[in-house]
Amino acid sequence: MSLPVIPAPATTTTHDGTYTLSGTSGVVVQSPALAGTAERFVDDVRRDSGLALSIGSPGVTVLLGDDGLDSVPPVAGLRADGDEVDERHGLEITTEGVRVWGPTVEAVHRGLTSLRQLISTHRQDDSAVLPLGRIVDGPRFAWRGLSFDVVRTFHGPDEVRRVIDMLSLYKLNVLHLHLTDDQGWRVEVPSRPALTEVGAAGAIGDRPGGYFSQAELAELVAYASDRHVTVVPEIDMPGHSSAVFTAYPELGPSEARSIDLGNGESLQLGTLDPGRDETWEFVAEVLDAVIPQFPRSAYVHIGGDETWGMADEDHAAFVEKAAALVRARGKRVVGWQEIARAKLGAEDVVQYWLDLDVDKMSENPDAPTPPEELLPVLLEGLRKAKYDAPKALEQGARLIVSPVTWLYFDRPHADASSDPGQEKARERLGLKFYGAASIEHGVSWDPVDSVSGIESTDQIAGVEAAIWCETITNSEDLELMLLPRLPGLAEKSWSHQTRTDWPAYAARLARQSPAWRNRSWTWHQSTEVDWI
Ligand code: TNX
Repeated sequence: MSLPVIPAPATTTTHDGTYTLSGTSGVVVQSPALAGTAERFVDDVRRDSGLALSIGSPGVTVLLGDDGLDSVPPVAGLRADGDEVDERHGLEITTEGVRVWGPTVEAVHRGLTSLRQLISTHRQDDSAVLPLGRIVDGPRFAWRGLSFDVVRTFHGPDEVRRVIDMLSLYKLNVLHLHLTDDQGWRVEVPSRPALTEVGAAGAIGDRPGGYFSQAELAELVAYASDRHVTVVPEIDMPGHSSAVFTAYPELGPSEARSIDLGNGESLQLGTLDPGRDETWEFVAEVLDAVIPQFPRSAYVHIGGDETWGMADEDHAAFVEKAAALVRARGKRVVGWQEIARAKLGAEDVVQYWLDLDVDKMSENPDAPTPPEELLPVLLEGLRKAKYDAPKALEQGARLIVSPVTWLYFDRPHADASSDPGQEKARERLGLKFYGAASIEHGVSWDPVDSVSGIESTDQIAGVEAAIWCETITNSEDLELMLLPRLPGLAEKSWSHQTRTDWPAYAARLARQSPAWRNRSWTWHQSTEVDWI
C-alpha cells in the first residue's frame, strides 16, 4: 500500500496498525544540529493541521544518520546553492513512535516534510492516527523549482512567503524570481535609484507597481533558506528591458519601437545595446548590487529570451559578455534557452521552455495575430528555438526543463469554470493561446523524454515550472493557478517514478486539501479530483 505523500517516495512499506500523535506528543532531538529543524516542523504541523506538538515530549525522534539509505537511487542535476547536499532520508512509524533520520540537516527536514503530510492526511479529532510503515526516500533531481513573475503583477513579500511555504510542503527547493521585465523593475540598485523610483512604478495596465527593498529581500531569502529553498534572481537582459529605458532613456534604443498586439498589450522591440560602454557600466552595477542580496544562490539568471528584432551577433555578444561578468563575480550563469545561440561554458545552465510547434501555430484559433510586419521576426525566432537545446548540450551545458506544454502554470485550467461562484474569474485566467491543461496532463510526462536530444538524466540540471502573471491580477488568482499544479511539479522533479499512475496520484492529491484549507490557500477545485 502506498502512503498519501507527494511526491511519491522511492520506497514505502506499510504494516497493519497505527501510532497516534496527540496534543501531548512532541519531538525528541537526538542530534543538537537538528534543533532548528525540529522547531520549524512543530510550527509547520501547527499551521497545516492545528496539532500542537512540543519539543522534548516523546512521539517523533529526529537524528542524523544514514542507516538503510543505500537503496535510494542517486540524485541527478545541480543544486542552485552550488553545494552537494545529501537529501536522502528515512521515516519509520512503529507502535513505539516515529523516527526520522538522514545524513544532513536538510535530509531530516525533507523527511519531516513527509511526516507533516502524513499528519495532515491522518487527522482525527485532536490527534493524528498514523499508519505503521517505513519510507526511504531521496530526490531524482537536485534542482526543483518555480520561476515566479513578480513583474507583470507585483506580488509583495507576504505572497512570496506563501509561495515559499507551498514549495516547502512539496520538497521543492528553488524559487527563481523574475525580477525585471518590460513592465517593471523590482529590485534595488542603490547607484541607479531611478530603476525603483521610476521603473518600479507600474505593472501591466493599471495594476499597482512595487519592488522589494534590500531589507525585504534579506528577510525573504532567510525565510526561504530556513525551509531549504534557494532564491535565484533573474535580471532579464538584453530584451524585456523597457523598464530600464523608462528609468534611464540613454540606455535605450534611439527610437522606441513597440507593436500593438491588439489585445491591450504591446510588444517592446528595444534591447540593451552590447556595443555601448554605458550598457556594460549599467550591467556591472546591477550585478554588483543584486548578487549580494541573494547570498545562497550560486547562480544569476540573465534572461536572454525574446530579443525580437535584435541581430543574432548582437544577442550572442551580449550574452557572452553578460555571462563573463557574472562568472567574474564568482557566480554561475543560467539563462532562458535562447542563450544557447551564444558561446557557453560547461558550467552554464540553459532553461528550456519553447516546445511549441511553430508550424502548427497558424492552426490555433487562439494564437495571437501579430501585425504583419512582426510575423516574419516572430516565426524566425521560434524556428531557431528548435536548435537551442541541442546547441546547449553540444557545448556541455546542462538544461533546466521547463517546457510550456508541461510546466507553464499560466496555461488555463481545463475545467476552469468548475469552481462555484467563480466562473468569471476562472475564465479569465491563463493565456488562451497555450490551450487549457488538465491536472492529469500535468503529471503525464517525463522530464528526460520531454526534450529531444536528451539521452541521459545527467544532461538535466533540474526541473522548473513557470508562473507568468499577464492574466494573474492578485494573490487569489496566483494561488488558483499554482494549486493543484505545484504538487505535480514535485512529483515530476523529486519522484523516481517515471510514469505517474493517475488514479493513485489523484487519490494522494485529494488528501492535500485539509492542509491547504488550514493554510487558507486558494486552489482550483478541479473536477478530476475527489477533494476531501
Ligand atoms: C514567454 S518564457 C516569456 C514571458 C511571458 C510568457 C508567457 C519566457 C522566457 N518569456 O515573457 O510572460 O511567455 O507565458
